[in-house]
Parts: sequence; structure tokens; C-alpha cells
Amino acid sequence: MEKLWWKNAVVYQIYPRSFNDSNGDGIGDINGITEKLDYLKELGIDVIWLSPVYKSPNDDNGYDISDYQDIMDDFGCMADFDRMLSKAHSMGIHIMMDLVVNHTSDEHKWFIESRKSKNSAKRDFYIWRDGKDGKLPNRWESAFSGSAWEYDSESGQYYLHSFSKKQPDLNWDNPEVRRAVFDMMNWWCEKGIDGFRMDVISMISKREGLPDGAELGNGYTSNTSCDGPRVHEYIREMNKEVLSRYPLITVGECPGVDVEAAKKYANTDGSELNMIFQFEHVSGSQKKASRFGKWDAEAMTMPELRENFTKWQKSLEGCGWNSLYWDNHDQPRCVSRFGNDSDEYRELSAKMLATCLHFLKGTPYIYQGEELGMTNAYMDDIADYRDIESLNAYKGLTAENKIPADEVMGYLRNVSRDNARTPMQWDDSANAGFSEGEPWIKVNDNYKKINAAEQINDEDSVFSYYKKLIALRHSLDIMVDGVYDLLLENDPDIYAYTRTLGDDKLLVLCNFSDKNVEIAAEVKAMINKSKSIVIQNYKDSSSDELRAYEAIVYMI
Ligand code: TEU
Ligand code: CA
Repeated sequence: MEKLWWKNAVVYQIYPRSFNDSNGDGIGDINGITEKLDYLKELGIDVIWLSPVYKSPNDDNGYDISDYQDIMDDFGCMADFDRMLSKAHSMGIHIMMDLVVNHTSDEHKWFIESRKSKNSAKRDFYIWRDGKDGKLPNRWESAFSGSAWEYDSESGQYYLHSFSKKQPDLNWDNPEVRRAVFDMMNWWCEKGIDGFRMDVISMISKREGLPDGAELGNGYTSNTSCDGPRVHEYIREMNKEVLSRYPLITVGECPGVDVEAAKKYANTDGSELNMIFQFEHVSGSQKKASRFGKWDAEAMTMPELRENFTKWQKSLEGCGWNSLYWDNHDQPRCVSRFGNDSDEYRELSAKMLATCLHFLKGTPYIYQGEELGMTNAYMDDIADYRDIESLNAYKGLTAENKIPADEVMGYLRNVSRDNARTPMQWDDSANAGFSEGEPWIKVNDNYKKINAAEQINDEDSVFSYYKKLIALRHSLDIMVDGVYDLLLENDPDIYAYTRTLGDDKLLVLCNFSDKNVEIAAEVKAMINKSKSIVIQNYKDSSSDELRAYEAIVYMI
């Protein structure tokens, strides 16, 4: 059972730069996290997923690593990390590290050595190619706009960077790369960390010849690295060399992986990973094609979300394990994207979204501030943005695509990753209690209304609701092991499903609309037979209708 402890765990993601600043330099840090472990214990979470804290030039805020075995200066030192790890363990909180090994920083010693010459001992640690007839090796677009290739005049070749040009892709076909990564992972496991979230792990095996992907209409094609030919071979090797040797929690971030492929990554025989992050529910509505990828994509509607979650719940039943998430450091805030962040409905819809997610089968992830109902920052001035993905997209869309700046700002307001990266809102003091210095990024204007101090002792707050959900997951086996079945599959407003374990059944009802909606007769009959109400976001209930953003769970 020790091996499967992560099945009834709840994970809390910390983006350290924005969590809590302990030394007044305006940047969150590790000692700031240690200061807030009591808050997380109060919430009741079991695992902290720590976004990267390793040495980095911060071109992509730590996802560009220059030394995997040392701590970024902005965040403190290894002694700070050891203190945090030991205090977290003493409180029963596990620490899951962010493993970013599809690429390193271009300031990593491996790349510095690799770029020295074509004959460098580390040349084959990365993916170097000659241009073709004066052109680029292929037409892949970087996730951060522009070409995925950077010319290196030293050696007259190009190197691949699926993300920023300061994030050269590692060559996983090279066994020396795999050995070096596994040695580093074992070094962290020997320190006593409890797991890994694996950054774009589905991208580590590139297809022979690096073939172009789908045309993107801007001269580039999609990157065809996802779910490549040897990805499972490499993950199984990682499992044999590292993961199987410790009781770890592992989750693979898997862009481009569908539910069939997921059964391999998140299989039940323990040969690969415990679970994966899928991207379908956060990749925009399929009903309306977008012209500029994520930027002008509309969010999935509830019926689309319902269909997607049902596909993943049913497909992995008995043969895999789901992660469950709305938010992370790459996504806009869920209450703004899928709920209603007005003053009237923010708390109700945040609780409804939390109910909808946490009663599904899988391991739930809470992103810092989600438990408070934090909203998008809606920043209007490009000067307030920090994220390389957003800044590069602004440049590209206004310059090359000639899209009016205010239209592009509208895209950023909706889906920029910076919406999730504004400082955690601790209280109503200056900078929301995040820092006594000038924060590296603007604090959301609504921090006086939405902050932890306001909510911790309020039993009706979003924080207290999340606390109840986490306590229920720790006490109700049916939340962990119950089989998922969909109800009312065509209801336009109510997402209704059950979880069944033996003779017990949970009925979960979530109204995604701001209207009063009638409950169908079949469900009304179930409510009338129910034994108890497990949780609800209104004070009372009716078996006839659900009110705006009403969520309620019955034990049947
Ligand atoms: O993100 C992987 C990824 O696919 C992102 O590009 C994501 O799709 C996009 O940001 C959504 O807009 C991981 C990390 O979570 C992200 O923060 C890093 O920037 C990226 O990998 C490179 O390490
Ligand atoms: Ca700091």
C-alpha cells in the first residue's frame, strides 16, 4: 500500500517566485515557503509540487536550468532547501520536485561544452543540425514563437530549442544523457524528496529525421516531438534506474498525449509513471477554431468539459490513474476561465468548480491561490507582463501578424500565464503580504477582497470549502476508489455524475450556469432517496432545482 499512497493524496503546486518573499527583495523564496508550511498543513494537503528551484538564468522562470543540483540565487541556498524539506517531512507533507529534462539552460555546463565545437565530448548531448540549402533544418515553431532552431556561429550549425533559445533540447537518444539525468534524479531521491513532476516528458523522444508537423499558417509547422517512438523505452529505463527504487509520486506533463497513449504512461503495473497531466481540457473549445493557437481560443464549454472528463474517467478505469487539475502556472485562473469571477458569483463558482473536480477519480492538484478563488489579473499594459511566452507572442502577433495591440492585449488578459503568476494574496496589507519589497510582478488589484487572512477563519470561505474537500478525500474511500458514471449527459447546465463503491453511491451535481435550473426527474428521485448531504456550496438545498453555480453532493 505504501507504493500507492498517492492515490488518496492531494497535491498543492507552489510557484516559488510568486508564493512568499521572506527577505524583501520582491521575489518569493524557499524560506518564504517554510514560513507558510503551517498554512498548507491547515489546508490539509499531502504533497507540495515545487516548480523549479534550481540554478537558472530565469529566461523561463526556472524552467531553464543551469545546475540541477544547486539552488537558484533568487530562492536561497541548499541549506534553505534542506530546512524546508525537513520541516515539511516533520509535518507529514511530501515534496515533489519539478524535473525539467527535455532541455537545459544554454548556461548549463553541458551546453557550454557542447557548443564549443563539433568535436566536443558533449556535442551529442544536444540536437545539432546543419541548415538545408541555406534554410533551417526544419520548420518547427518554438512554443515561444518563432523558429525552434538557433544558429550557432561558433560551429556553423543550428541547435533545437522547442521552447526559448536559451532552452536547448537534450538528446535523449544519447545514453550518456540518460545516465546523467538518472544520476541527478537519484541524488535528489537520496536527499529524501518524495517525487517528480516531469516537465514535457512526452517530448523527450524525437522522431527520426525530425519531420515537420501540421502547417500553422505562419510559415512554421507544429513540433512533432510529442509521444515519440522511444518515449516509453526511456521512461521505463528511468523507472528501472530511479523511480522503482523509492516510494515516489510521479506525474508526467504530457502535451500531445491522448487517452489511449495515457494508458501506457500511467499504467497500473508500475513500470512507468503514476499519472499524467493531459492537456485537452485546457486547450480551448473544439467548437470554434482559433486563428492564433491558444491566444484567441475560447475556453471549453461545460458540455465539452463533461465529455472530456468522462472520456478520461471511463478510459482509465481499472487500467490507469488520472491527475485532476484546473489550474497551474501555465494556465489562466479557473474561476475566470470556467467559472464566474464577478463579486456576486466568484465564491459560489469557485466552490462549484472545486466540487466538480475533487469528486472525480484521480489525484487532485490545487494551484497556489486557487483555494482562495484568486482570479485572472487582467493586466492591460504589456509593460506589466513578465512571461516570455506572452511577451514573444505580443511581439509576433503585433509585428508579423499586424494584429492591433489592444486585440492582442485582450488575448493576454484572458490566457497569459502571468494571470497565474501574480503574487499569492496573503492579507490586505501592502503587496498582499507577499513582500515588503517591490514585487517582481504586479499584485492583483483585488487582493484586499481576496486573501488568505480573510478566509482562514471563515467557515464559508473558498479556503474552508477546499479544506472540507481535502478532509473528505482523506476519509471517504468512495472518493478514491468509486467508479465514475455520467448522468444527464445532455443537460446544458448541470454536470451530474455518480461514484459507486459497493453499496455506496455519491451523487455529484454542479450547475455551471448563473441561472436557476430544474433537476431532471431521474435525479430528483435519487435525491429523494439520499441518506445525507456530503457537501454543498449553499446553506440549504432543493430536490427540484439548482441555483446559480450550485454544487451539492449526496450520499445515496
Ligand atoms: O510547459 C509545457 C507546455 O506545453 C507549455 O508550453 C504550455 O503548453 C504552454 O505554456 C501553455 O500556454 C512546461 C512548463 O509547465 C512551462 O512553464 C515551461 O515554460 C515549458 O514546459 C518549458 O519548460
Ligand atoms: Ca525573496
